[in-house]
Amino acid sequence: MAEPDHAPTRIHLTFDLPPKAAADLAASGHPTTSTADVDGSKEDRRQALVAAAPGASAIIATVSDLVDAEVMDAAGPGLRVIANYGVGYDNIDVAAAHDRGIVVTNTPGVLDEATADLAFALLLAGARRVVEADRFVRSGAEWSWEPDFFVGLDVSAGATLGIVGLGRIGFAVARRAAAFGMRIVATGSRASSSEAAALGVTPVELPELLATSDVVTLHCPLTPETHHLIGAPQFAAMKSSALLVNTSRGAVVDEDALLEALLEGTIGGAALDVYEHEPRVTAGLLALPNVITAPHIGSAGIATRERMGAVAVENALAVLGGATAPNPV
Ligand code: 8YV
Repeated sequence: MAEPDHAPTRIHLTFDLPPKAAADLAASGHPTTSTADVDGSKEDRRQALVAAAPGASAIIATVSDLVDAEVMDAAGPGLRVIANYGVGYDNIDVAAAHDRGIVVTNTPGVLDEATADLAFALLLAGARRVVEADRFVRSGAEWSWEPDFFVGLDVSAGATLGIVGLGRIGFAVARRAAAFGMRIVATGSRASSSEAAALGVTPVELPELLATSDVVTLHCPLTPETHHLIGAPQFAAMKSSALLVNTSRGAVVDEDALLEALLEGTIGGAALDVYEHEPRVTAGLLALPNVITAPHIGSAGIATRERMGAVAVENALAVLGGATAPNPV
């Protein structure tokens, strides 16, 4: 039988790992290949991955990489693990991977605080109109102080925060909200736990959360059940002053319905880190002063990204070494 033209333990990366994680991987002695220099659409990246996958034993990928059955079949039967650099893994066809005996892993826990920090930054910026105010000052417009100048929501005066999906990141957001004196309502199985009660969280169903919250923040994973969880009927159920914060996945929100709700004044504003058709943003949102946008930077802390890299590498190496992955999904 002919020898394979790739080393059997080759690890393919779709991006450049942070320095310490890259050093850990190099020290493992596994040969690596990379498509980090491929720019373009998700489809361009997927095609590049299909081309580079043959012979790979592991793929370490990001949210921008659609790792589907075609990629797995291109890799061939030697592919043993797909290690996602991130906690959300909706970019990977997990069922197809499991059908092929491929382990899929993610990086839970290490990015909770960073993501919660960004959610809270967006919450505060949206509530107190910080980005709008910044734009105003930079415009060079004449101004003098007025009592109603850029007034917004008083976050610390008992405003209600609705956390959709009280999981690891949701809890990290709840801890911040509790410190700000917010009233907290939340959905999710852990919303009724003693840990949630200790933070003053009231468990509610989604309709009550939507009707009572001044700020609605999304922290559920994207699954078939949560796709478009927040659409026109849900916006209609929210306060007309409500701010929507999304640091989870764009497609949890029906982005066309969001634009409509903002244009009609059905809700008060949105502060977004993620988009339904990422990296494209629905035309119209960018023109609205009450919309804040960030380019999917929830976990973009220097130390957090190192930890994500370390966890992704640890998972890939564990599987290649014949051990159980610490974070299988
Ligand atoms: C990452 C994220 O930046 O972990 C997640 O689910 O959305 C982000 O923290 C992204 O996944 C990188 O792959």
